[in-house]
Amino acid sequence: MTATHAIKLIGAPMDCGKTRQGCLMGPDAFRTAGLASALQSLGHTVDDLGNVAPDANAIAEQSGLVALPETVGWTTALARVAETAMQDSLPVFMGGDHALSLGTVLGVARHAAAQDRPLFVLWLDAHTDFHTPQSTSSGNLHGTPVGYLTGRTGFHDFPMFEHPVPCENVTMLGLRSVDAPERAALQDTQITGIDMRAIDEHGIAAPLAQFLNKVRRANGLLHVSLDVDFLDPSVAPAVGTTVPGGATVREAHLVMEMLHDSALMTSLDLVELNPFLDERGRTAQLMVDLTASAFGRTVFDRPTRAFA
Ligand code: EXY
Ligand code: MN
Ligand code: MN
Ligand code: MN
Repeated sequence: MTATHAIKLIGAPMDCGKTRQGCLMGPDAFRTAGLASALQSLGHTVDDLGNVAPDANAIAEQSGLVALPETVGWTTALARVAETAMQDSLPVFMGGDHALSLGTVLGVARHAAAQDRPLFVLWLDAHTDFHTPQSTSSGNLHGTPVGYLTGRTGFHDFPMFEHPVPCENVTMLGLRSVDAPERAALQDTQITGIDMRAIDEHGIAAPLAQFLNKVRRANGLLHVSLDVDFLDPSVAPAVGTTVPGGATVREAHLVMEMLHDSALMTSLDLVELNPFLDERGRTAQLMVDLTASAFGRTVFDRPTRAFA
């Protein structure tokens, strides 16, 4: 019998982490694609809390950044919601762009510290999202959440990340687009970055199993952040930052199936879905299918689906 969870679906229609719009429709696309019923069919209790709204009137001075005050307002609101949801559920944040992880991981880290347990982060992404407000050249804050959650300096207008995630507790899978400043900064850290070349040569299972064993040995909490652009654009076109040469459908399902079997995941972000760029909802549907794999759906009970 597989363990069942009390899952809270939390909509975060955040679209200010970059200039290209469309992620605000993400939460409803996940709902339309049947995320709640897919998880309920696996025996989990699912509570959709609706959408979070950003805190208003955030004060922010730093220049050159896209929509900084709004992003700070989202961060404080999502941190509050995430910390509360962690107390009695497994929260699944339906984005919204990857800047939402500034707030979700801040809240999850506060909860982990209160529990006196270490926090680990699995970043499934073509990008390292390791910029700071100073190092980014685009000014798009969706390229900075890992910089923030690992305690890099320069996030002056954001709340202090009181309990940064140690870099050795962060593993990234799917990398294939890393800016020079990120690469330089990463060299000095213990972050494990598994790029698509490594996955092509050695597979995705071994490095993931190694990371999961580390989480288990440490009795850690595990936050998983799944960016649509982790997947190859041919199977997941509905994202504004596509990078060819991404994970296949089966590689992505294997990651989620291994997460389920490990029973270690304690919170999940689903980010960067832009339904405006989708083809008859197939990216939204794939993200729902992948989430179902992380909650116990196996290859034997996967519905056949033709996008007529
Ligand atoms: N590294 C580039 C930048 O900072 O603008 C691209 C970032 C894309 C971030 C998306 C969420 O993964
Ligand atoms: Mn299960
Ligand atoms: Mn990302
Ligand atoms: Mn990305």
